[in-house]
Amino acid sequence: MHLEVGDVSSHFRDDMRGIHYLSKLKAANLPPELLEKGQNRVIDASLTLIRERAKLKGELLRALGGVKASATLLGVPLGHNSSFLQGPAFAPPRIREAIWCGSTNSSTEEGKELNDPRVLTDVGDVPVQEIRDCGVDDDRLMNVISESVKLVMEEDPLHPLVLGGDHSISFPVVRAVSEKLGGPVDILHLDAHPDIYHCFEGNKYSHASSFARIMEGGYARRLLQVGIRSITKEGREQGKRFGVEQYEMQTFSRDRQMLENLKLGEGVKGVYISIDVDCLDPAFAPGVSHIEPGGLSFRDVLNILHNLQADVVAGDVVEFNPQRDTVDGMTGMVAAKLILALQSLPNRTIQGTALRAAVCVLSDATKL
Ligand SMILES: [Mn+2]
Repeated sequence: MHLEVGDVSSHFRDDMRGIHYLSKLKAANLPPELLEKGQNRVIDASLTLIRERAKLKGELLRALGGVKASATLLGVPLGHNSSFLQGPAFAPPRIREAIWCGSTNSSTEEGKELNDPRVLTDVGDVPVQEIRDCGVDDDRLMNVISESVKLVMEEDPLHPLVLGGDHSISFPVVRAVSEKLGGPVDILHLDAHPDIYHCFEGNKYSHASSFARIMEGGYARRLLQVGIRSITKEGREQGKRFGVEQYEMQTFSRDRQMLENLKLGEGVKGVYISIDVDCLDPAFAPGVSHIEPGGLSFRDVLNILHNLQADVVAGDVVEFNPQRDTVDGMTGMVAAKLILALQSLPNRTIQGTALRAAVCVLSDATKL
């Protein structure tokens, strides 16, 4: 994907980076209704595709029976809200390829069998580039992403696991999850960065501002940020302003015990997990746009996730940049394994709550 440079750049807002056809549309002085009608048709078609795929996958899972929650991939190939490189737009197909790659076993660490079609399904990608190519702006694009997530959540037992994309996608995804469930969630956010700037380089949808939008919107009650090691004064101030629990790498050895025994989501609608691949040390995951040494090991992340007590309602893996990966696709495999670690979470609920009791009744009736 190209960045806009030179003489055409002045015609573009930052959020229109990478879209060349749009400049021609604008320059051609077409009737605005014509453009709007066309945009509406493309958006309708995109939502129809997601809706029908989700419907089909939901029907198949219900027909197979025996599953009360099933992780469902939804790709959001969006990279233009990155402040540096736009490669994360190319991540979803690479992550899928690694998930189904014959080089690794089809069983997850937690004993789930990927060959069982009830374990992990897929509703495809939101066609981000195609929608932007029609001149759709980010306000509307973010709504399309939220709408797509809601369409997936309509289909019981599907739980969305979103493949980014840069981190800007977490805002429309969390907004959708919270609106659909009717209240805020708790968020476990693994990242080298807090992504909580009020506005970054003039872009309110920047991948560095997604958690400011989430907290402003009231979509999260608690926000725990883990793996932080690149944080500015504004990042800390914004953290304080929104009551964010920021756990920095410099104190990880002290915090480890607590972080490996987290219990989240009591009294709210559930837990959302957002994993920026750069939470990991670049030794484990070099394929990211922002290399930040001194991060978590892959096992640290698994320990946090495997021991988490929570009703995980949705999650994302973002910021994998295939253009920075090793030739053998090492980080793609890391992102795939993170998805599989999240996959096993939706069935785990908080002990002792009414929710747990309700889910137990359901799961007894429909044992996997
Ligand atoms: Mn990051």
